[in-house]
Amino acid sequence: MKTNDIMARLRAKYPGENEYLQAVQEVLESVEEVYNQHPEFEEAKIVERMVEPDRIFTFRVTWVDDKGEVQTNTGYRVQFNSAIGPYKGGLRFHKAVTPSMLKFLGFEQTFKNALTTLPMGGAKGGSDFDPKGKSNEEIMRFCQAFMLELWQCIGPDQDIPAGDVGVGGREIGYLYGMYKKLAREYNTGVLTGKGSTWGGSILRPEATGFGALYFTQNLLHKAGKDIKGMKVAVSGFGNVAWGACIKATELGAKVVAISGPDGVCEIPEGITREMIDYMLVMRASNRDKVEDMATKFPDKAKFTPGKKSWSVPVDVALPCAFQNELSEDDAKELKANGCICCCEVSNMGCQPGAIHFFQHNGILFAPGKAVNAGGVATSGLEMTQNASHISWSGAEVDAKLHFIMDSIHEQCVKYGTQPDGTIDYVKGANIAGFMKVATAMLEQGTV
Ligand code: 2IT
Repeated sequence: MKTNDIMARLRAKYPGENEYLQAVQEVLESVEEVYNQHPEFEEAKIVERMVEPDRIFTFRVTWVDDKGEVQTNTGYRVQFNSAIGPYKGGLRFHKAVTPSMLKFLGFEQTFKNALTTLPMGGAKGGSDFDPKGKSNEEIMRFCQAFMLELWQCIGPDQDIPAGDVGVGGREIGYLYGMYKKLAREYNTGVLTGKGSTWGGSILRPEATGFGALYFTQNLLHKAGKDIKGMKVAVSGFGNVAWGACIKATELGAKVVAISGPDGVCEIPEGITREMIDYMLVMRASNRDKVEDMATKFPDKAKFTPGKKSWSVPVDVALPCAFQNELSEDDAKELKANGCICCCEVSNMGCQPGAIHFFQHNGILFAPGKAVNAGGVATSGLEMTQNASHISWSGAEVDAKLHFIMDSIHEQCVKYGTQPDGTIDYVKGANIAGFMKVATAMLEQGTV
């Protein structure tokens, strides 16, 4: 396998699908050497098959807004790979959603899910629906209209969606309500991220952020450092950023910056529990403005428009918002301000130039598919509880999540340790995930 040849073919076939091409290139570069030591992979054309989704559903979603006007959006479900389990991955509602974005996310999800140690294939879905400025009733009507089409594509042993950007507990509730009406069955396990009174896993809302901090703690520990007392910059104020702020603070770190599309809020004394709780109010308002934090807590938070969290001096950077949100220039600014570690919590949050800069300038870096896998892992635990009709306590789920994050870190160390003793977490995560999926595909024959 030659990465350059495969990439040239994909670029010609999918021109303009930049996020998808970026994600594929990163994985292929990481695995090329190991792959070429396995002629049986080459013979079965594993890579050529793995970069293509199994199938993509595209559908029209029509709904009526509060003014009585008819609105039309496009919905998608990309079922990427089912070698190691049923399709599993979130739904993203965001105005910029395209097939390229969902293909990149489904591709990443395949390897991430493999790292969790649980039997889940990879998928992603969503819509170009923009939740910004929408009322609760509009969100509900959109979710119901979206499910009118999606329900035919999913099932508890077939494909299990969850939340992602723009889709949280409220949206999962509305989606499930319509699914139940259409399917006429209480298939609890068809969605994850449900409410805790109807089959949702306690701790699923916190899980992505908690898992990311367990991973970051392991990574720093391995490098002989302690997160306690460190200053942390987080981007975004959604579900993932919220969980990360809770656990970082609990571990004795100080979150001194959060951000939004409008700018950054600096919090010199560190974010408080009251402020963390307020992030949920900000998310539910659909205003998409981090400035609201400074308006609510003027003594604690200072808002600067147009700036990112990466302009604030910190020890640890945690991108928690969107793909490609941290550029090479941001990486340089972080380094100049003394940053020693960046753990990507968003999917593909760092641009390739930023990752290259971190890796060549002694900054510890780990990729999203390892760092944020605690979210989908806890979804996997929710599926287990649903299938066996039981409910675990928060402490039980947390212990399992912690164990899974430790195991993901170990897999990265096993496959990513370089001859000079340093750990390449990008290679480690990609090779570990790839080997598992490739082996399963090989054993299942040419399908
Ligand atoms: O990117 C992700 O891993 C998620 N949005 C969570 C997916 C899931 O199925 O819980």
